[in-house]
Amino acid sequence: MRGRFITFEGGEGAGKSTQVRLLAQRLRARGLEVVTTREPGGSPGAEAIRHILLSGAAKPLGPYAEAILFAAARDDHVRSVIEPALAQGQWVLCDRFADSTRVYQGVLGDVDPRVINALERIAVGPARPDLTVILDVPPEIGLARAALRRGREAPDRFEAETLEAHARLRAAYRAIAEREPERCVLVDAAGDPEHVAEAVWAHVAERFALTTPGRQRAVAAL
Ligand code: T5A
Repeated sequence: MRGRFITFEGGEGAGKSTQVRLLAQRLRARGLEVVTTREPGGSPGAEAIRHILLSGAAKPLGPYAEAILFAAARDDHVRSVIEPALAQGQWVLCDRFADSTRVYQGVLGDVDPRVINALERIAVGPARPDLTVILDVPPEIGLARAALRRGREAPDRFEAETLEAHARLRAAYRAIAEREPERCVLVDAAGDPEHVAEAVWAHVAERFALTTPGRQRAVAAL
C-alpha cells in the first residue's frame, strides 16, 4: 500500500521542524515507518540548491528565477526521496513543500500564478500531500523564536524580509487553508510545543483513522 504524505507549512519559527520531529516519534511508536525530510533540500541535489537560495545568492536574479530554483530542488527531492518512500509504504513528513512556493514566490514575490502552477505540476506530479498542516502564529512570535535559535548568526534571505511581508505570508497561508479544507488544516501554533503537538495529532489521527492507544485499550475491553 502506498504510504502517506504529510507536509508542514507556516511562517518563520512557526515550529514546523519541531512538530515534524514530534509527529514522527508518535507514528514510529505505533510501529510505522517514517521518513522526515525538508525543503528546500532533502536530497543531495536539492541541498546544493538550498545553499544558493538561502544565502541570498539567487536574490539578484529575481523571484521568477528563485521560483524555478525552488522547483528544481523539489523535482530532485520528489523523485529521489519522496516518491520512492511512498512507493515502499512509508510515511513521509516534510518540513515545507509546494505551498511555500505559492506563498513566498507567488504572493510575496508576485510571480504569476500560472507560472507557479506550471512549476508545481512539473516538480510535484502525483506526489500531492494527503494532509498539509499549516502552523499559524503571529509573525512577531515566529520571528522572535527564529532569532532566539539563530543567536548571533545573520538572518537568512527570507527571514530578513519586513514584518509587513511576514504578515502577508501568514495571510496567504490562512487563505490556502480556507480554500483547500480537504487537504489542509490550520493549527494555532502560538502555544507550547507539546500543546501544538496534541492539536496536530488530533488532526492526523482523525484524517488517517488512527486510534490513540488509550482508546484502543478501551475498545479491546468492550
Ligand atoms: N522557501 C522555502 C521559499 O521561499 N519557497 C519555497 O518553496 C520553500 C520550500 C527555508 C526558507 O525558504 C523559504 C521559506 C524559508 O524562509 P529554513 O531555514 O528551512 O528556510 O527555515 P524555515 O523553514 O523557515 O524554518 P524555521 O527554522 O525558521 O522554523 P520552524 O521549522 O518553523 O521552527 P522550529 O521548529 O525550528 O522552531 C524554531 C525555534 O522555536 C522553538 C524551537 O525550539 C526553535 O528554537 N519552538 C518553539 N518555542 C516556543 N513554542 C513553540 N511552540 C515552539 N516550537 C518551536
